[in-house]
Amino acid sequence: MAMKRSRTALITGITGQDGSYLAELLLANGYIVYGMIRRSSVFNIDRIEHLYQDPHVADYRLRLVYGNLTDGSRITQLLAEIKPDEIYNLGAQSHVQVSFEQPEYTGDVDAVGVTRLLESVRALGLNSRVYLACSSEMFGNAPAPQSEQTPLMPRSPYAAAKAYAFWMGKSYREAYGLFIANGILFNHESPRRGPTFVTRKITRAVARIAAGKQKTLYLGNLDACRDWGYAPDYVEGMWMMLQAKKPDDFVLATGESHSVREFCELAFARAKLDWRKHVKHDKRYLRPAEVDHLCGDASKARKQLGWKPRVKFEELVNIMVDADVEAVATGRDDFRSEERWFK
Ligand code: NAP
Ligand code: F7E
Repeated sequence: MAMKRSRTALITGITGQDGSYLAELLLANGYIVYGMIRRSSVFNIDRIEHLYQDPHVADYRLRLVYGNLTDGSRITQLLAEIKPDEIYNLGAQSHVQVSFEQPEYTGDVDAVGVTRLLESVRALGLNSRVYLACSSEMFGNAPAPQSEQTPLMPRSPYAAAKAYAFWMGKSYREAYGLFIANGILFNHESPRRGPTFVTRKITRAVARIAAGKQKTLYLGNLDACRDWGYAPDYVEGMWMMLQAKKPDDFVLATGESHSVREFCELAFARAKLDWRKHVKHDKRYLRPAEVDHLCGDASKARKQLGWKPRVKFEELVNIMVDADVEAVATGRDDFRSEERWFK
């Protein structure tokens, strides 16, 4: 009897927060997962190390390959070899503030990188289903709640690059009939969140302050409001988008919005600390242009995909604080945050 072929997925950005959770999900569902990683002088696989498989075992299904979204010929070569059933494009320079410092590079990776990928799929005549990681940042200061119908008003080089990617996804869907899903995801966090995003910056500081290893946390705009969800819920939504009958654009969000100040209050309270005694303002964390209020309406994803976030705001804060407290208690708190190195 012929064995059913495992489905094959390619993830760009597998070493990132979302890539690591998505790899877990796909492996658990029997996929062969190719993860594209960038060559670096330090092997950067902390978030996926627990998924390691010996290449010599029969069921070797997590396969790392070198590549870069700035390198179109390599992308074409990889796609020609792997012929993935599904492609998840999560690779990006994903930090909004850094995008103001490196606008050209951010555009090269986050915008033109998507063109390189889509052109390769088109030119090779592949039937791969493609997920594009777009972002709620594309809405800028468009009034909340934001949905698939809300006009895009990007306010940063990052948001502009993601809007370009979004429109390329739509164009290639319409012009060439490719299966391309645009995921408009609102902020989603976890203990694996990069340490310079505000949530993780706060929860790491809380854990260190509670342990007497740090006194002060410097932050920028405490009034900004975000719709914060839990990353494992969101990668499930990505997968659902590629299982749908038709490719489309989908917002994933919790529908609740909270300020950075509220996040601080809850996170410090979880460790029995008063945030006002420890948080100080540093204007270097203010952005040249801010997005003030994001709150998503994910009713289309709920109706058409059956997607619903499980974890709400307070539980998310608790999960992140508890994980960082545990990391400090067990000596796994390596305080390598790059913010300490820049003035
Ligand atoms: P992340 O933790 O910053 O991970 C980004 C990933 O992209 C890393 O694996 C990184 O590799 C890789 N990467 C960076 N530059 C690359 C390049 N030139 N070529 C190939 N790969 C490259 O981001 P995330 O939070 O997981 O987010 C995943 C995606 O969703 C990103 O596209 C992000 O912009 C988007 N997004 C995120 C959120 C959110 O709230 N998390 C919301 C909306 C959209 P290294 O490990 O080598 O740096
Ligand atoms: O900032 C304010 C800051 O850097 C959130 C990325 O995943 O989500 C993320 O982008 C808010 C902003 O995330 C600090 O001004 C105050 O208003 O955690 P963040 P982000 O910019 O919302 C979207 C959806 C993405 O697509 C992106 O890839 O917090 N804030 N003080 C601060 N932010 C940082 N980073 N550091 C501070 O000290």
